[in-house]
Amino acid sequence: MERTFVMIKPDGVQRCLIGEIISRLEKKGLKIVAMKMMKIERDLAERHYAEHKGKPFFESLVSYVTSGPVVAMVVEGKNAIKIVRTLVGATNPAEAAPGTIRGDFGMEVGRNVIHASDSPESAEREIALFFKPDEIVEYRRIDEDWLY
Ligand code: FUP
Repeated sequence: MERTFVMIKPDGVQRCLIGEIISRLEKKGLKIVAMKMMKIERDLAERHYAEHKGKPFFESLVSYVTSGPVVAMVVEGKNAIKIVRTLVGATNPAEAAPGTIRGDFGMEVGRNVIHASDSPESAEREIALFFKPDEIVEYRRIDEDWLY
């Protein structure tokens, strides 16, 4: 099993897409093993997006993700990192395929609704930034034998 970090960004929350997004993840077969609604402080946003520090969009990205509450999640499943990235779609919603979350709900890159880790290293780093180990739970999906 693999874990990935997912965050519904402030536009996704304000546009009442929380249920729709969680529903897509659950129906796919992924398991939510941690979740909280929170307001991100500037420091956490800067650490989360450290790889983009110095880029022209960094300041607007930080102010966007700190502009309202987000829903942070740890999502588990076999190959979860790749599978969630496929459900999320391309970074720029203008290029994201229909059927993906960004393709169906976003209009521009600066308001792209959702974040998902892009590699095992970033998943581990991002999960640790947002969650303490005891906030992550273990349970079985009732349909687990039919998913794998
Ligand atoms: P992703 O992994 O798909 O979230 O994309 P990146 O890590 O490349 O970018 C992180 C965030 O920066 C994106 F979600 C949106 C924002 N961004 C911009 O606002 N402008 C850009 O040109 C590139 C990224």
